[in-house]
Amino acid sequence: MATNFAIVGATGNVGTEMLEILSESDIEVGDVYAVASRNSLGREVSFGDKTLKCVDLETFDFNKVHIALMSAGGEISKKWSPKIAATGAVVIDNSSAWRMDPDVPLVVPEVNADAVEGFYKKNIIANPNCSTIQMVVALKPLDDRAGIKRVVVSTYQSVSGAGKKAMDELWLQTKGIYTNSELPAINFPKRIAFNVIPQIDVFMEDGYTKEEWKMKVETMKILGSHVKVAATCVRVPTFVGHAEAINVELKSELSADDARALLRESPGLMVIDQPDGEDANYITPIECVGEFATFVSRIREDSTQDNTLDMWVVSDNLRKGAALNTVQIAELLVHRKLLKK
Ligand code: 2RA
Repeated sequence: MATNFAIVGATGNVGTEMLEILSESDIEVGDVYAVASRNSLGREVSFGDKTLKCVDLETFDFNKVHIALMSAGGEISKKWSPKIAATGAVVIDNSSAWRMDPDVPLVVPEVNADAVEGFYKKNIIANPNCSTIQMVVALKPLDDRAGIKRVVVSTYQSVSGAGKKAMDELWLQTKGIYTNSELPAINFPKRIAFNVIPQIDVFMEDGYTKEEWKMKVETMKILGSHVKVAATCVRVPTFVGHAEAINVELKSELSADDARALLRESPGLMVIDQPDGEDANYITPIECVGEFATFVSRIREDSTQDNTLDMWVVSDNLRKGAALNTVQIAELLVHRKLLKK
């Protein structure tokens, strides 16, 4: 039986990627509806070789779909996900609204696919934060093999994570600097052009930002509470692709060579790591744009502490960090025949 989809937030950075990735899925996709706010009514989006006209979130009948892929922000999700779920459709939500709800699974298919089975409690499944997803894909095999004690991570996050307007801000600010018409910071707390900003999202009481807190608590929900995470999240002036420098302390020894071989065999990962010599090779964010994989480079042993590795992990934040992971969850529901409707 074909599966019908609603893409809620269809005109956004992530919504358009969801449509593109869904159009290439191997599951049998039936009707697809591009759902958006009233402001986007009449706008058209592409789905494979078709063009879809946006329909209104306020009036759309969700009885028509089996799955709603949502990327419309936390407030809209809090209001609409329960209503959509009440029609029997399963909501797979990309916002932070439901991630820490104990009755909502937080799923990265390569890491904790079985968690998806708990979706029936609310008919909602949460997609983790982009910076968490790529990190746990790389950490899972290490945890299974050698047990993780602690992770120290610094992120280098592109502006697309903050939406389309944030991408425009980087572009216009960069141009403005050359034409003496500097644009003030609007979507970021400080100027982003030719700068880096050690703040993503709001500050919490303990001095960490909410983005850093998300990496900590979401990782524990996905991998288990034995994985302690200390994060510093930084916005950098790149458009797409998040990078992370990860220091991971393990319970038992794992050489850099063994880690490289292990990660090479692990789902969702590509190891690009020729650490020395003339052919030294590693990945950068610009090279991962449009790719499905999470890339790992610069795997090395930390000589300052036993059983500790350093690595560089890069992924397309709009794809594996958002739209692709959401579509993969939908595929999991279909392949496991979990849809009741
Ligand atoms: C960001 N983590 O990069 C956000 C997007 N989910 O701002």
